[in-house]
Amino acid sequence: MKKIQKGEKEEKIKMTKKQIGVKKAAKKNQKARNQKKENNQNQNQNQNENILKKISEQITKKLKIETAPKHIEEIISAVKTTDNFWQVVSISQKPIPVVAEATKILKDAGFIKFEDGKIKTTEKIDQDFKYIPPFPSNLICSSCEGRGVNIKNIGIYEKFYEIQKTRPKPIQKYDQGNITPESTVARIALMLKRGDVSNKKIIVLGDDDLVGIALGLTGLPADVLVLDIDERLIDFTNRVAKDNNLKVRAEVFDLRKPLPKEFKSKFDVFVTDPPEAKKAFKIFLQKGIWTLKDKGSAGYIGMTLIDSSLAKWRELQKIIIDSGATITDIIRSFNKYETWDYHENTVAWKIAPVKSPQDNIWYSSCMVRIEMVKPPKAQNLVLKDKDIYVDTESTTT
Ligand code: SPD
Repeated sequence: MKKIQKGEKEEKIKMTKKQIGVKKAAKKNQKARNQKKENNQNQNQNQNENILKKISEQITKKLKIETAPKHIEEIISAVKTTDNFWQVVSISQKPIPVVAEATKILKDAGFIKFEDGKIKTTEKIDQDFKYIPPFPSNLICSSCEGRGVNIKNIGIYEKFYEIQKTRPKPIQKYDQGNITPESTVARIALMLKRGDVSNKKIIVLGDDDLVGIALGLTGLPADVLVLDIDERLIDFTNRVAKDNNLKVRAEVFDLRKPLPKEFKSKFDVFVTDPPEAKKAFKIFLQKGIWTLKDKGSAGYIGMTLIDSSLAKWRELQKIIIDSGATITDIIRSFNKYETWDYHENTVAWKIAPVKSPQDNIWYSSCMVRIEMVKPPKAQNLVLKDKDIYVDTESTTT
């Protein structure tokens, strides 16, 4: 009995050793497989990073617009979200020439296809760039559309909406393209939230958005002065102001010229949505600051990422800092622009590699608020005709 037990015990030990051996071997194999998988993943990751790097370098070199691999990721995310080229621009928030060039390269490399004015993704993009998700549009607040203000609670929305229905149509000659009535009222709401309306002297430099009228409708500012080159807009604003007894004055003025001397240091607040060719943008911005009174005065600027690269933003931010101001707010896609009729006559349309229809709002700008922390130090310069609308980044005029 004892002998049998001993034999069994030995057999058991043998089995256990064998099992341990098998287990060890399996573990080793698994480890090797994991290692191989990890190596493959790392290799793929490296390959993908190289592709993004190559594309961004190629674009930077060709367009002279600083582009990073991260920007290509954002464009890939956008093409996974929509098949419309203009919506890809809208979602990725990159300059149109960059989106045009990137989509061309992605197509040539087999990541996307162009079909009937649409961008179609291929299996290759899903495999190689699995880690890039579509844009999470559902994370944008559906009540305020990401602006962070309630436009219905100001009490001017309905009236403004009715008034703006008969506004002059945007024309290409002046790079016009107005923001939606909701965006205009949202601007006023933001200005109210920041204490920049009540009893303030406000100057609006260029006003196809009808900011002057909307400000007047609140009945709160001490004075609103609107300047614009377009006689149609000035007549419209003055007529509405008269009919509704608004404290708003509008004057025809060509903002390429220096502002009248009496405007220097006279206003609490300026509002502008300037053309974005670099020189024009710089000169408009400086003129706005030049009109401000002192510390605490504020400026509201519409600034896109669609006609301006981050490198241009950096230069503009330097002007803001050097003039004695600081940036207090940047709200992305705050201003949404109604589509304009002359789109197919612009450089943007010409360079788009796929001619998607402009069937929905796609162009937006950030609302930038600046505030003086030192007395304003800025110039009131002349802008030459050739510098006003188009540069390598600004293509929508
Ligand atoms: N030409 C397209 C409409 C552009 C309207 N101007 C937007 C300027 C943003 N600062």
